[in-house]
This record gives sequence, structure tokens and C-alpha cells, in this order.
Amino acid sequence: MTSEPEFDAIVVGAGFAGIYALYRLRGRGLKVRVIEAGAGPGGTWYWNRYPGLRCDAQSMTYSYSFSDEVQQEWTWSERFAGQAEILRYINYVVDRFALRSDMQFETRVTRAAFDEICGRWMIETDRGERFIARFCVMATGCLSIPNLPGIKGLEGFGGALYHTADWPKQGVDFSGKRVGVIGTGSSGVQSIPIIATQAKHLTVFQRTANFSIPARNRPLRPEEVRRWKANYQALREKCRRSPFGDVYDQAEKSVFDVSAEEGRRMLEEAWTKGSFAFITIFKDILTNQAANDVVVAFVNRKIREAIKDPAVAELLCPKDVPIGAKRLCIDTGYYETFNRANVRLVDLKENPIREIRVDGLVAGEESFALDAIVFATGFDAMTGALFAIDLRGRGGVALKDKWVEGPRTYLGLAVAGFPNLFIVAGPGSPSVVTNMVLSIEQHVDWITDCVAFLRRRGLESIEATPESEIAWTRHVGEVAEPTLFVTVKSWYVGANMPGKPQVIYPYLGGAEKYREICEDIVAKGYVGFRLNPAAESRAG
Ligand code: FAD
Ligand code: N01
Repeated sequence: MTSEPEFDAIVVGAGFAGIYALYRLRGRGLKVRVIEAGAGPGGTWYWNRYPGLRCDAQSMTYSYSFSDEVQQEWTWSERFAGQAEILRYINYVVDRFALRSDMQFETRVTRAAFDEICGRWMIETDRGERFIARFCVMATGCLSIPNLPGIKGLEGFGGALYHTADWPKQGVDFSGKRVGVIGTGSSGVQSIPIIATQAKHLTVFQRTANFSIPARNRPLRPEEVRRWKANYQALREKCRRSPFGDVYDQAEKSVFDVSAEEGRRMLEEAWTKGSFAFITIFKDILTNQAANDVVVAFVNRKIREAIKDPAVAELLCPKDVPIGAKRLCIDTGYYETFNRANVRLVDLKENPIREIRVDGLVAGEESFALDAIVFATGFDAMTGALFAIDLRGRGGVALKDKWVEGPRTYLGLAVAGFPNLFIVAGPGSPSVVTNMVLSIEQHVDWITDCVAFLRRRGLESIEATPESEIAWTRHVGEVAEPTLFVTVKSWYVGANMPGKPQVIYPYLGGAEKYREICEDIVAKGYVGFRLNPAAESRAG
């Protein structure tokens, strides 16, 4: 007997994934507790509050599909909703289904260990609490551990330091300030245009130029919202049956199936429409270097046209990087920002940051006086949040040790030796290369159905076999091999964090293909998993 509170399932994290996991598991009659480090739900949309943040999948698709009532009741105001609106939506869903009472905030899970004697997960928090659970769902996020580079002198900076992923709730007033932004990924590209309008002077420290496509954000017209709502089921199904989980039509033609003139016309049209659809207009952009080069030439021409100073334009044109193989950025007025008199671009390749001083930073031979530094330097993606927990499976094996050469999962959601532990959108799943809400719903539905199956059959636990984990991880690598993703240093391949194993982290076979594989595995009686009756589970 023990005095620790016991749950059927503990869900770690209250972003889109944890919220939906609670809704579904509770709906199956499970006693569930969600544990969240933040003071409220929202995950990404709770922590990242930098100016300019909005989703870059369209609002109408970057939202839950599980409740037709919710998708009919909620009306998005813009094509790409801003952070505050998305956070309002998330809170609305939480309250609509009375989920808050099963959520515990301002609590970080520090340890989760599988006890082989009782066949339960023992979960510990930074508040000194302990919980027992049969199932443990890691909804800890792919992009939830900010990367703050260890630059010499950082702690001695006398001004204000910010990370885009840990932004003050009350906002930041940059007026009259000399601001430096380090990093030009999606977070930098979205925040730089707004900070530039607020600050007295903005210095952008760029290490690698990125491609960015105009969002063409705009208010949604009432008639298009009506059209969406009238056809929501069909449009959601179209998303489910697509590689990226969105409504964009799938290209059937290669860049080389059309004349050069027609190709330019198509690119021009896609550029005018904006959004991720740009990268989907030819079927071979992400797999054929020559096809990619055509698109790169087009985008670089657009960058040069947008920037008045040719030297600055050259710095902003990515060099030797295929477009789309690193996460494509979607912006509003990014390139034009560099025409402003109060904005300067510094090339860190030529002039690396040497140190941060009390009054600014030194890059190359030059000192930059700064009142505030914004780190838009990204995340310890996909494994960071899992490794931040002392996560131990059978035999006390730590996940960190097991994955020392890179993550090994079955379907990105299960790990051999970690019974009844599920990861939502984990490494080896399509997650980050798709509309993530769609991928999250698919994973959570799979997990919930699996839990229901175990209960129906009177089974104690499920765990991936080592063989299926090895085979899946090999498959994830093989699928990535012919793509351009593996030719670039990015967080998709672990290259943004010093010392991180450089392997492909997401599954690149597409959301639709992945869904089919998951469904097939269930149809075949959870092939690749070991299903443990009560006594066996404990024996291992
Ligand atoms: P998160 O939203 O990251 O939530 C995870 C939660 O777990 C966090 O709140 C965290 O505090 C909590 N947590 C982690 N570890 C612990 C612990 N040990 N104890 C307690 N709590 C813990 N995807 C898209 O498809 N389209 C977009 O437009 C898009 N925009 C994005 C913009 C930004 C700035 C970022 C960073 C990501 C974006 N993404 C986008 C990806 C985004 O992360 C997902 O779409 C989605 O919000 C992830 O939801 P989640 O619940 O899986 O994880
Ligand atoms: O992070 P990133 P992010 N010194 O890793 C630079 C999602 N997201 O927060 O390329 C100097 O992409 C680094 O340079 P380099 C989306 O999935 C979506 O912007 O490594 N610079 C790079 O320029 C996205 O991909 C949205 O040379 C350093 C930047 O910092 C993911 O989150 C918005 C450095 C980091 O770029 C992460 O995006 C925001 C150093 N020591 C985020 N270390 C949407 O639009 C890193 N950099 C919906």
C-alpha cells in the first residue's frame, strides 16, 4: 500500500497534445491528471509571446478537428492567427470541455520511472509530489526547451535579455532602445519586423540566411469562413489525406515538366498567394537538387528586388542551402525591414560573436552597444523536453542513455523497455514537418484507442519490441536519405545543438502515409508491440 495519489494516466504537458489527450482519455473513463510547468494551458502558445508570432499553417486548419461544435462555434479572425488569439482558442477549448479541473499548473515533472514490481509509472515533480500511474503520456512538446547559446559574458550583460520562447507575459516595450536580435529562423523572421518598428535601433545578428515566403496574412472574409464551416468535414479529411496535413493541393508535376516560362508563372502566382503552399507547387522541390535550384533562383531574385542595398541583399540570400530542407519561414514584411534606416544586418559568419559585455556585444572586431538582446536561437528540439526528465524504463535504464546515439522509437510514439509510455509527436513521427495539430490528434487518437484495446482485452501493458524499434528507426533514416533534408545543417537533423547526435529526427514519409502505417499496425493486432498480460508485465 502506498499513500501516493494513483491515476490511470499522467499526461505531462498542457499544449495542444496534452489537452487533447486529457479530453480523449477522460472520455474513455480514465482518471487522468495533466501536469504542466506553465501557469496555464497552451504550451507553445503560452510560452512564446514575442511580437509578430502567428501560426504559419492556416488558422482554419491549425485547430482541433475532433469537435464539430468547436469548429463551428469558434471563428478565426485572420488567415494566420496571432499568438493571443490562439491562446484564447486553447483556453476556450479547455473550458468548453471542463478540462481545467484535471490540470495541475506550475509543476514540472522531474522524474518518471517504471516500477517493474507493481507495473506502474512513478512520477515525481519539482514540488516534491509523487504520483502513480498505469499509463504515462509525454505531451512535452517538440519545441519546448529553449536553446540559449553559452556565449561568453552572457550573465554579465547589464541590459535586458529575452528569449523568444520565454517571453514576458506583460510584453516588452522596446521604444527608445537599442536592440540586438540573434537568430534568423522563424522566430527571428516574425519578430524582427515588429521590433524594428518599436526600437530606436535594431541590429540583426545573422549566422545563416534563411528562405522566407510572404504569409499574405489578412482578415478572413465572412463568406470564406462560412464556406469553410459548411465544408469542414471534407476539408479536414483532405488534410488527413495529404503529406503536410494541410489543404494545399498536391503537385503532380516536376519543375521540369513545365516550360521555364510556365514554371516562372507558377512560382510568381504561388509567391503572390504566399504561405507554405509555395513549396508544394512542384512535386520534386524537396527531393531533386536541380528542381530546388530553380526555386532558389526565383526566391533569391525576389530577395534582391526587395532590398535596396545590394550588399545587404547578398547577405540575405541563402547560400548553398536548398529551399525547404531547413524549416521554411513565413513572414510579414521581413525583407523590407532591412531597408529601414534604424536596422542593420550583421553577418556572424564573417564576424562571429566573441563575447557579451555589460553594455552590448562584440562581433568580429566591432562592439555593439545594446540595451536589450533578444535570443531567437531556437530549441533543443524533439528530444530536449524528454531528456529534461529523468525518464527510466525497465531495469532503471535512462532514456538519455538509451538514445545516446540518437532517438530510437517505434512510430515515434513508443520505446522498447518503456511499457505503457507514449510520446505524442515524438522523434520518428511526422509531427514537425506537418500541421502539428493534425498530427497530434492522430497520435492521441491512436494512443487512446490502444489504451481502450488493452482494457477491453484485460491486458496489463503494451511495449514496442526492440526489433520493431530498430526497424522503424532504420526506415525513418531510409525515407530521409533521398530527400534534401539530410543535406543541410538544421534542427531537423540535430545540428543546431552542440554535441547532439546528428540523425534525422522527424519521419519524412508524410502524414497520410504515416497514418496508414499506424492503422495497419493496429489492424494486424498491434504488430511490432508486445502485449503483456497482468503477471507477465511485471516479470518483464
Ligand atoms: P507544446 O505546445 O510545446 O506543449 C508542451 C508543454 O509541455 C509545454 O507547455 C511545457 O511547459 C510542458 N512540459 C514540458 N516538459 C514538462 C515537464 N517536465 N513537466 C511539466 N510540463 C512540461 N506548428 C504548426 O504546425 N504550425 C504552426 O504554425 C506552428 N507555429 C509554431 C510557432 C512557434 C513559435 C513554435 C515554437 C512552434 C510552432 N509550431 C507550429 C509547433 C508547435 O510546437 C505545435 O504546433 C504545437 O503547439 C505543439 O503542441 P504540444 O502540445 O505537442 O507541445
Ligand atoms: O529557431 P531556429 P526558431 N549564435 O532553430 C541562430 C517553429 N516556429 O525559434 O541557422 C548565433 O529555426 C540560428 O542560426 P543557424 C518552427 O518549426 C514556427 O526560429 O544555426 N546564431 C538560427 O538563425 C521553427 O523551425 C513559427 O546558423 C545562433 C536561429 O538562431 C522552430 O519553431 C515561429 C546561435 C534559430 O533558428 C524553431 O524556430 C517560430 C548562436 N550561438 C518558430 N544559435 C511559425 O512561424 C542559434 N542561432 C509558425
